Amino acid sequence: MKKLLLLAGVVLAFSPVAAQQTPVPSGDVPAGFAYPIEARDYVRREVMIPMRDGTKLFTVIVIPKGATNAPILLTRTPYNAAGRANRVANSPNMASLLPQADEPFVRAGYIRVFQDIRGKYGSEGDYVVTRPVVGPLNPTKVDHTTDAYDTIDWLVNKANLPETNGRVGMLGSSYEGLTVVMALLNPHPALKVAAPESPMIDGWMGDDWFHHGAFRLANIGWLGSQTGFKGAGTQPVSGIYDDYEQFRRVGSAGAWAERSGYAKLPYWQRMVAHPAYDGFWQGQALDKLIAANPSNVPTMWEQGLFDQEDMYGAITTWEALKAKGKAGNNFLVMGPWRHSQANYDGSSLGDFKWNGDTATEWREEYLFPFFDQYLRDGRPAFTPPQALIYNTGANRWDRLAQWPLACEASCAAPLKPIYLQADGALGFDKGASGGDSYVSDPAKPVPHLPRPVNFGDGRWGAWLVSDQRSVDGRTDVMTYQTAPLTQAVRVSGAPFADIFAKTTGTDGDFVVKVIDVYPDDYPNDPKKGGYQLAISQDIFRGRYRDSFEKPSAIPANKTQRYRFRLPTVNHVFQPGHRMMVQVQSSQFPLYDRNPQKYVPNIFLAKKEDYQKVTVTIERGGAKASAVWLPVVPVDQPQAR
Ligand code: PG9
Repeated sequence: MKKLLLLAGVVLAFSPVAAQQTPVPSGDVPAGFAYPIEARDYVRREVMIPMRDGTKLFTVIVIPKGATNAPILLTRTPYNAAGRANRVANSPNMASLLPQADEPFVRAGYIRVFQDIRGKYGSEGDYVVTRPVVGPLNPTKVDHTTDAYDTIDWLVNKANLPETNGRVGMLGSSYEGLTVVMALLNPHPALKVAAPESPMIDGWMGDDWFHHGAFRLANIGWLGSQTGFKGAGTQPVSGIYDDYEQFRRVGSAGAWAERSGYAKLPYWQRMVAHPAYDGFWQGQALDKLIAANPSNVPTMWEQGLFDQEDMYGAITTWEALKAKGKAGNNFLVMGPWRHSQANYDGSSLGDFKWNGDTATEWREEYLFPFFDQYLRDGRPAFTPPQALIYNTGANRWDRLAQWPLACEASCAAPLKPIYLQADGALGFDKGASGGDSYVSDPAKPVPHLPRPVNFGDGRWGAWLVSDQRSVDGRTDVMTYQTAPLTQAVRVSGAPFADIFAKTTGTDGDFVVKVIDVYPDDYPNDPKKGGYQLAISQDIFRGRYRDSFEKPSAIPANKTQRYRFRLPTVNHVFQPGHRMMVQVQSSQFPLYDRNPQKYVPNIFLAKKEDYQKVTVTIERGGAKASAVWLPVVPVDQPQAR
């Protein structure tokens, strides 16, 4: 038996099956493996470009295969250059590799360049949030102006990039838009054209961090992921799904920051040290810097009409340039878009469908020809209208040779006040004197969206077009509306809120919304029957009513005036619709809560500082609360 088993073993060992059992190699991951790249229609290079201080910035250059004499499209980003140039990872096709918005440029054979700004991802150096320009706020010798200059200088040198024709266009959205604007402060001669898209211009007045002094909790997560890590970061996890509840429970933004570790982040510390519009914010306000230093680079300023992050800066910078006589080379575009939607599909936003894919239409028919005429030889001249603005009520683009036609000063027409009246009415005459009171309770702030509110729940992008009926009817939301209109009313420009109010507290916020109320019955889209679409809304922190720089307590029970600019509109209120204004004292957790008792620094308010107050909105007579509207003729002339 033993012999038999031995024989079977020998036979098995030499059978063909056993012979195929070759030994397993030490590992299945060969060193330096990469997929073949011959099939690619582009060449991708990664280079470290030296700046004047010796710091090297990581730069991805994507060149159409065989390109000669090609223009360059440049974006400088804090969001990972390698990833920005890898939409469909390792695609053999340049069009799929690059962002969707690059398509017309890829078709025309452009070289595409993405660069990590200093200190982020692959770049050397220190990262400073929205690094101020060299000067009192930046004692170094480098900023985004010098870095853009040095980068362009390197790129147009044929020894570095033989495929180029030496001409560069810059574009980018939001933070990437800020880097475009900074490049314009001292543009390299090879920078021929630019498009700042929803650029971050003034972080205190109306872009990412505050609006008229009210701090935006909505953006707080960004700061941790962006400055807590050199590369891709994570946001703090609270363990509470409803952000309304988690921010309400903890108290002030400062208390939240203590708990989440932010107290160690230098930028957070700077923010807490500068709650008012002091030199720190004023010195970084790019609309002011650009106006003091206008460039001759043809520039298209783009901003979304429903931009939930950077709603303020592109338009104010364009206005500042226009006031400087620079409208000839600066053009304004405002689409019906959320933040950065200009770079994606623009067919709809929330429940609203536009007239086709407005974003692709803008990129193909305006942005690309505008760039191409300056970047390639022999391209047709293309002059955009002074302002290309979507009309959100007529659902079409307006091409305007002059804009705005109605404004506070130096326009064809002044603003026209629409007054808050008794019994929730709204009209173009003042109405009788009186007041409407409500209790504003920081323990029950007005939510900016129906709860639960989670900033990651997918509603952030379209929240500005959400139905305001979700708060209408609350006892702390004052609503005023017209009868259904018998004639269309057109508004085009920047409205101003002008609220006369008193409070039993010593501080307080005022949120004002201009709303288009759809008819009760709306057969074309039945679920819009009665919809309350805010075409413009913003907040104002009462302590800044006399000075943004030097806040002061509100005298209790004494009427004060709160006058502030609202985001730009271009809208037709159609016959059968109503015009509505809502006023409230919180919008949470988008904005932090005002304790309603004056404290030196709201970031550091204590739980016991938060108090219930009674607010009275005054009407009629000498205290006629109103919204001043840019009312213009319904058929405003088109540029072409
Ligand atoms: N809105 C973002 C941001 C820009 C600048 C500072 C902070 C945040 C962005 O989308 O880049």
